[in-house]
Amino acid sequence: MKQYLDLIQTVLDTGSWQDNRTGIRTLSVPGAMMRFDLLNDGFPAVTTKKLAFKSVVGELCAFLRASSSAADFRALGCKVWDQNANENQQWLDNPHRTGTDDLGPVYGVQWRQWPGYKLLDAGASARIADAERNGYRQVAPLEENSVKKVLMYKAIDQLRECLDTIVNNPGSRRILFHGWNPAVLDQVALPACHLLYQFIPNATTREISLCLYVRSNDIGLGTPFNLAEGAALLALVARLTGYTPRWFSYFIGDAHIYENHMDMVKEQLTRAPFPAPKLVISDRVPDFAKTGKYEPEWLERIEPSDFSLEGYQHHAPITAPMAV
Ligand code: THF
Repeated sequence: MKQYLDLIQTVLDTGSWQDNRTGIRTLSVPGAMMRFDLLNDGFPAVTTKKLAFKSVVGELCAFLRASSSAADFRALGCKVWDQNANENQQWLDNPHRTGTDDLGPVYGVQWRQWPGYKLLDAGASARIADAERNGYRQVAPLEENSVKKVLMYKAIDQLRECLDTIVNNPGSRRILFHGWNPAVLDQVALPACHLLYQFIPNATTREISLCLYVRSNDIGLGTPFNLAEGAALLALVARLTGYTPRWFSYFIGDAHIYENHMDMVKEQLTRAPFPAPKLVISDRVPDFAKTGKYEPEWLERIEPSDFSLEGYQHHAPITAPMAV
């Protein structure tokens, strides 16, 4: 995968040193992007080191199930959340942390259960009825400046709504979900890094593309993971809605290499990338294009073992410590 090596080179050539929360300096570039033609160039797995693919799809399945505990991630084959859950002193001291392995309402909780509230006038019966039709329910009567109000709540399944819109209104340019919920930043082990996912289906070509924005990306460890995860998610969404995955555009805000990852990334520049593998989703996952039956409940039913890579050739594994 040439794009990844180009990104490393860009940061080495143009980056500047920065201090950050972890105490390990980074060489950073503000703003970077990579673009992949998934149809013609295959799956974006790094080949210049071994990608921990099982861990990647385990993390994806945990996100899809709205997990908020590192134990759930581990049970699905992904250990990369253990340190953030249990080793960051600031999080250990946070009163919102419920105990060992708790991560708070991270990623999947926002993807599947974004907390939505409405405060409506108690007398506005048409508005209350409309909100109820949209799945809100009244949770409490309130009084604000001596006006009677009702507080309404709904857990918004942003991802499910994206799939519904892909199927029912593919021309929409509003098919996106957001992981950055400002109201819960004080309650999570780590605010979302990959945070804005926009699906762009084309009903004429039956191709679907994904634009992903990552506010902060650890190029040594996080980027290969998040890239593979985004492409796997797009493939799953495409399968369930009857599209073929096409373009994957990956935008990074703060693109950085940790000081203690320099050997890991430089070693990769000496290695020639192999051809990209192919992602296979198991046959048990229904293909909407063949069945004509819309079955979005597979978002929760999917297992890590439903994903596999065919023809994945890679160089020797290299690993390095994660900054906490
Ligand atoms: N914190 C930091 N400093 N970097 C990150 O990339 C990062 N994440 C997630 C949350 N906090 C982060 C955690 N994701 C690995 C991979 C992904 C991570 C964290 C760590 C990692 O160590 N990968 C190794 C081995 C993986 C394994 O065997 O399971 C590797 O070689 O890829 C960014 O999302």
